[in-house]
Amino acid sequence: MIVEERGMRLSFRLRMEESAEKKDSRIVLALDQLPEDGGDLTKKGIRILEETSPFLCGLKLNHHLVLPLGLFDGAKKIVDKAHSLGLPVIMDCKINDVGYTNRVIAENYYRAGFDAVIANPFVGWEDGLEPVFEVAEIMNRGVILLVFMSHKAAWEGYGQKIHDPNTGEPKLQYTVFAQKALSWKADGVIVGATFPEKIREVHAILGGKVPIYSPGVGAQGGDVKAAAEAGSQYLIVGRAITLADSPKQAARMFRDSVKK
Ligand code: O7M
Repeated sequence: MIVEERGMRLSFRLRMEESAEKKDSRIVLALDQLPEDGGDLTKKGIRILEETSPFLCGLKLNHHLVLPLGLFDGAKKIVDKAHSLGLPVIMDCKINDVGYTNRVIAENYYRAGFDAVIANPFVGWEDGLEPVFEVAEIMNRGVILLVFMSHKAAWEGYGQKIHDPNTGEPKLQYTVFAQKALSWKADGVIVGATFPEKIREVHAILGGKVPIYSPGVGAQGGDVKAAAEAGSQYLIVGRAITLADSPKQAARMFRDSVKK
Protein backbone atom coordinates (compact mmCIF):
# COMPACT_ATOMS: atom_id res chain seq x y z
CA MET A 1 0.00 0.00 0.00
CA ILE A 2 2.83 2.36 0.91
CA VAL A 3 4.58 1.64 -2.41
CA GLU A 4 1.35 2.34 -4.31
CA GLU A 5 0.95 5.63 -2.47
CA ARG A 6 4.47 6.62 -3.42
CA GLY A 7 3.82 5.98 -7.08
CA MET A 8 0.44 7.70 -7.20
CA ARG A 9 0.41 10.66 -4.90
CA LEU A 10 1.97 14.10 -5.18
CA SER A 11 4.49 15.04 -2.52
CA PHE A 12 3.10 16.78 0.59
CA ARG A 13 4.59 20.05 -0.57
CA LEU A 14 2.88 19.82 -3.95
CA ARG A 15 -0.40 18.75 -2.32
CA MET A 16 -0.29 21.96 -0.27
CA GLU A 17 0.54 24.07 -3.31
CA GLU A 18 -2.23 22.48 -5.33
CA SER A 19 -4.73 22.98 -2.53
CA ALA A 20 -3.72 26.64 -2.07
CA GLU A 21 -4.10 27.18 -5.80
CA LYS A 22 -7.51 25.48 -6.03
CA LYS A 23 -8.95 27.12 -2.94
CA ASP A 24 -7.24 30.46 -3.64
CA SER A 25 -6.29 30.45 0.04
CA ARG A 26 -3.14 30.44 2.17
CA ILE A 27 -4.96 29.76 5.44
CA VAL A 28 -4.35 26.58 7.45
CA LEU A 29 -6.92 26.06 10.20
CA ALA A 30 -5.47 25.06 13.60
CA LEU A 31 -8.28 22.92 14.93
CA ASP A 32 -7.40 22.48 18.57
CA GLN A 33 -9.31 24.66 20.98
CA LEU A 34 -13.03 24.27 20.32
CA PRO A 35 -15.94 26.15 21.97
CA GLU A 36 -16.70 24.71 25.41
CA ASP A 37 -20.40 24.38 24.81
CA GLY A 38 -20.71 20.66 25.42
CA GLY A 39 -21.50 18.17 22.70
CA ASP A 40 -19.48 15.62 20.83
CA LEU A 41 -15.95 16.87 20.08
CA THR A 42 -15.61 14.98 16.81
CA LYS A 43 -18.91 16.35 15.49
CA LYS A 44 -18.01 19.84 16.65
CA GLY A 45 -14.61 19.68 14.93
CA ILE A 46 -16.17 18.37 11.72
CA ARG A 47 -18.84 21.08 11.79
CA ILE A 48 -16.23 23.87 12.05
CA LEU A 49 -14.16 22.19 9.34
CA GLU A 50 -17.12 21.92 6.96
CA GLU A 51 -18.13 25.53 7.57
CA THR A 52 -14.66 26.94 7.01
CA SER A 53 -13.21 24.56 4.42
CA PRO A 54 -14.05 26.70 1.34
CA PHE A 55 -11.64 29.31 2.72
CA LEU A 56 -8.78 26.99 3.75
CA CYS A 57 -5.85 25.33 2.01
CA GLY A 58 -5.06 22.94 4.87
CA LEU A 59 -5.85 21.72 8.36
CA LYS A 60 -3.58 21.30 11.39
CA LEU A 61 -4.52 19.27 14.45
CA ASN A 62 -2.74 19.60 17.76
CA HIS A 63 -2.52 17.27 20.77
CA HIS A 64 -5.27 19.42 22.32
CA LEU A 65 -7.76 17.65 20.13
CA VAL A 66 -6.06 14.37 19.30
CA LEU A 67 -5.72 13.42 23.00
CA PRO A 68 -9.42 13.54 23.84
CA LEU A 69 -10.49 12.29 20.38
CA GLY A 70 -8.14 9.31 20.10
CA LEU A 71 -5.79 8.98 17.12
CA PHE A 72 -7.50 6.13 15.26
CA ASP A 73 -10.95 7.17 16.39
CA GLY A 74 -12.19 10.79 16.33
CA ALA A 75 -8.92 12.27 14.99
CA LYS A 76 -8.93 9.87 12.04
CA LYS A 77 -12.56 10.78 11.26
CA ILE A 78 -11.58 14.45 11.12
CA VAL A 79 -8.54 13.66 8.94
CA ASP A 80 -10.74 11.64 6.56
CA LYS A 81 -13.29 14.44 6.42
CA ALA A 82 -10.56 16.99 5.63
CA HIS A 83 -9.29 14.77 2.82
CA SER A 84 -12.80 14.44 1.43
CA LEU A 85 -12.90 18.25 1.36
CA GLY A 86 -9.58 18.31 -0.52
CA LEU A 87 -7.45 19.52 2.41
CA PRO A 88 -4.04 18.11 3.41
CA VAL A 89 -3.70 17.62 7.17
CA ILE A 90 -0.69 18.40 9.38
CA MET A 91 -0.16 16.78 12.78
CA ASP A 92 1.30 19.29 15.20
CA CYS A 93 3.08 16.77 17.44
CA LYS A 94 6.39 18.69 17.69
CA ILE A 95 8.41 15.46 17.64
CA ASN A 96 11.27 15.88 20.09
CA ASP A 97 12.66 12.54 21.30
CA VAL A 98 15.28 9.93 20.45
CA GLY A 99 15.23 8.44 16.95
CA TYR A 100 13.52 5.14 17.62
CA THR A 101 10.64 6.79 19.47
CA ASN A 102 10.41 9.56 16.89
CA ARG A 103 10.04 7.02 14.10
CA VAL A 104 7.16 5.21 15.82
CA ILE A 105 5.42 8.52 16.56
CA ALA A 106 5.66 9.59 12.91
CA GLU A 107 4.56 6.16 11.62
CA ASN A 108 1.45 6.24 13.80
CA TYR A 109 0.39 9.70 12.68
CA TYR A 110 1.05 8.87 9.03
CA ARG A 111 -0.94 5.61 9.39
CA ALA A 112 -3.85 7.61 10.79
CA GLY A 113 -3.74 9.57 7.51
CA PHE A 114 -1.82 12.72 8.42
CA ASP A 115 0.04 14.20 5.46
CA ALA A 116 2.82 15.80 7.50
CA VAL A 117 4.20 16.01 11.04
CA ILE A 118 5.88 18.90 12.84
CA ALA A 119 9.25 18.14 14.44
CA ASN A 120 11.79 19.95 16.60
CA PRO A 121 15.29 20.30 15.08
CA PHE A 122 16.84 20.69 18.55
CA VAL A 123 17.13 16.89 18.69
CA GLY A 124 19.47 16.87 15.69
CA TRP A 125 19.82 14.44 12.78
CA GLU A 126 21.59 11.20 13.68
CA ASP A 127 19.36 9.08 15.93
CA GLY A 128 17.15 12.18 16.22
CA LEU A 129 15.08 13.27 13.22
CA GLU A 130 16.79 11.12 10.57
CA PRO A 131 14.34 8.22 11.18
CA VAL A 132 11.40 10.62 10.82
CA PHE A 133 12.64 11.83 7.43
CA GLU A 134 13.23 8.20 6.42
CA VAL A 135 9.69 7.11 7.21
CA ALA A 136 8.29 10.27 5.58
CA GLU A 137 10.16 9.38 2.40
CA ILE A 138 8.87 5.79 2.42
CA MET A 139 5.27 6.83 3.05
CA ASN A 140 5.44 9.96 0.86
CA ARG A 141 4.53 12.34 3.66
CA GLY A 142 5.96 15.64 4.90
CA VAL A 143 8.12 16.90 7.77
CA ILE A 144 7.89 20.51 8.92
CA LEU A 145 10.55 21.90 11.27
CA LEU A 146 10.17 24.44 14.06
CA VAL A 147 12.60 27.28 13.31
CA PHE A 148 11.37 30.17 15.47
CA MET A 149 8.25 29.75 17.58
CA SER A 150 5.58 32.40 18.09
CA HIS A 151 5.58 32.75 21.89
CA LYS A 152 7.37 35.38 23.97
CA ALA A 153 10.16 33.11 25.26
CA ALA A 154 11.05 31.75 21.81
CA TRP A 155 14.30 33.73 21.87
CA GLU A 156 15.56 31.69 24.88
CA GLY A 157 16.02 28.60 22.70
CA TYR A 158 15.47 29.41 19.03
CA GLY A 159 17.06 32.88 19.36
CA GLN A 160 20.13 31.96 21.39
CA LYS A 161 23.60 32.79 20.12
CA ILE A 162 25.70 29.73 19.35
CA HIS A 163 29.08 29.02 17.83
CA ASP A 164 29.44 27.10 14.60
CA PRO A 165 31.19 23.85 15.66
CA ASN A 166 33.32 23.87 12.48
CA THR A 167 34.33 27.52 12.18
CA GLY A 168 33.70 28.90 15.68
CA GLU A 169 31.74 31.71 14.02
CA PRO A 170 28.90 33.14 16.19
CA LYS A 171 25.44 32.43 14.79
CA LEU A 172 21.82 32.61 15.86
CA GLN A 173 20.18 29.26 16.54
CA TYR A 174 17.19 29.79 14.23
CA THR A 175 19.42 30.70 11.27
CA VAL A 176 21.20 27.36 11.75
CA PHE A 177 17.81 25.58 11.89
CA ALA A 178 16.78 27.31 8.65
CA GLN A 179 19.97 26.02 7.04
CA LYS A 180 19.27 22.52 8.38
CA ALA A 181 15.78 22.71 6.84
CA LEU A 182 17.49 23.17 3.47
CA SER A 183 20.08 20.42 3.92
CA TRP A 184 17.61 17.94 5.44
CA LYS A 185 15.12 18.75 2.64
CA ALA A 186 12.30 19.64 5.01
CA ASP A 187 8.86 20.25 3.50
CA GLY A 188 8.27 23.42 5.47
CA VAL A 189 9.39 25.46 8.46
CA ILE A 190 7.50 27.18 11.26
CA VAL A 191 8.29 30.81 12.08
CA GLY A 192 5.85 32.70 14.33
CA ALA A 193 3.69 35.39 12.74
CA THR A 194 4.47 37.39 15.89
CA PHE A 195 8.03 37.98 14.59
CA PRO A 196 7.83 39.27 10.99
CA GLU A 197 11.49 40.31 11.07
CA LYS A 198 12.47 36.69 11.78
CA ILE A 199 10.24 35.52 8.92
CA ARG A 200 12.08 37.94 6.62
CA GLU A 201 15.48 36.69 7.78
CA VAL A 202 14.53 33.01 7.46
CA HIS A 203 12.95 33.66 4.06
CA ALA A 204 16.25 35.18 2.87
CA ILE A 205 18.11 32.02 3.98
CA LEU A 206 15.59 29.62 2.42
CA GLY A 207 15.41 31.54 -0.85
CA GLY A 208 11.91 30.20 -1.55
CA LYS A 209 13.16 26.57 -1.53
CA VAL A 210 11.24 25.64 1.64
CA PRO A 211 7.84 27.22 2.45
CA ILE A 212 7.30 29.10 5.71
CA TYR A 213 4.22 28.35 7.83
CA SER A 214 3.32 31.01 10.41
CA PRO A 215 1.14 30.43 13.47
CA GLY A 216 0.44 33.08 16.10
CA VAL A 217 -2.06 35.11 14.09
CA GLY A 218 -4.90 36.85 15.94
CA ALA A 219 -5.10 35.35 19.45
CA GLN A 220 -1.31 35.62 19.96
CA GLY A 221 -1.13 39.11 18.41
CA GLY A 222 0.48 38.30 15.04
CA ASP A 223 -0.75 40.10 11.95
CA VAL A 224 -1.61 37.94 9.00
CA LYS A 225 -0.68 40.53 6.35
CA ALA A 226 2.63 41.46 7.97
CA ALA A 227 3.60 37.76 8.12
CA ALA A 228 2.63 37.23 4.48
CA GLU A 229 4.51 40.33 3.36
CA ALA A 230 7.60 39.16 5.26
CA GLY A 231 7.60 35.87 3.32
CA SER A 232 5.22 33.38 4.94
CA GLN A 233 3.53 31.20 2.39
CA TYR A 234 0.94 29.67 4.75
CA LEU A 235 -0.76 31.32 7.72
CA ILE A 236 -1.95 29.08 10.54
CA VAL A 237 -4.98 30.41 12.42
CA GLY A 238 -6.65 28.75 15.40
CA ARG A 239 -8.75 30.44 18.06
CA ALA A 240 -9.40 33.55 15.95
CA ILE A 241 -11.46 31.22 13.74
CA THR A 242 -12.57 28.34 15.96
CA LEU A 243 -13.84 30.57 18.80
CA ALA A 244 -15.28 33.33 16.57
CA ASP A 245 -19.05 33.92 16.60
CA SER A 246 -18.99 32.85 12.99
CA PRO A 247 -15.97 30.64 12.17
CA LYS A 248 -17.05 30.79 8.53
CA GLN A 249 -16.92 34.60 8.36
CA ALA A 250 -13.64 34.70 10.27
CA ALA A 251 -12.05 32.17 7.91
CA ARG A 252 -13.30 34.14 4.91
CA MET A 253 -11.90 37.37 6.36
CA PHE A 254 -8.43 35.83 6.92
CA ARG A 255 -8.50 34.22 3.47
CA ASP A 256 -9.41 37.52 1.79
CA SER A 257 -6.77 39.50 3.65
CA VAL A 258 -3.94 37.40 2.18
CA LYS A 259 -5.38 36.23 -1.13
CA LYS A 260 -2.75 34.86 -3.44
O1 O7M B 1 -4.13 30.71 16.52
P1 O7M B 1 -3.93 30.06 17.88
O2 O7M B 1 -3.00 30.82 18.74
O3 O7M B 1 -5.21 29.72 18.55
O4 O7M B 1 -3.25 28.62 17.58
C1 O7M B 1 -1.97 28.50 17.08
C2 O7M B 1 -1.64 27.04 16.86
O5 O7M B 1 -0.31 26.96 16.33
C3 O7M B 1 -1.64 26.18 18.12
O6 O7M B 1 -2.04 24.88 17.74
C4 O7M B 1 -0.19 26.16 18.55
O7 O7M B 1 0.15 24.96 19.22
C5 O7M B 1 0.54 26.20 17.20
N1 O7M B 1 1.86 26.86 17.22
C6 O7M B 1 2.02 28.11 17.74
O8 O7M B 1 1.07 28.75 18.21
N2 O7M B 1 3.27 28.65 17.76
C7 O7M B 1 4.37 28.04 17.28
O9 O7M B 1 5.46 28.59 17.30
C8 O7M B 1 4.21 26.77 16.71
C9 O7M B 1 2.95 26.22 16.64
C10 O7M B 1 2.84 25.04 15.85
O10 O7M B 1 3.68 24.18 15.78
O11 O7M B 1 1.87 24.96 15.00
C11 O7M B 1 2.28 25.03 13.68
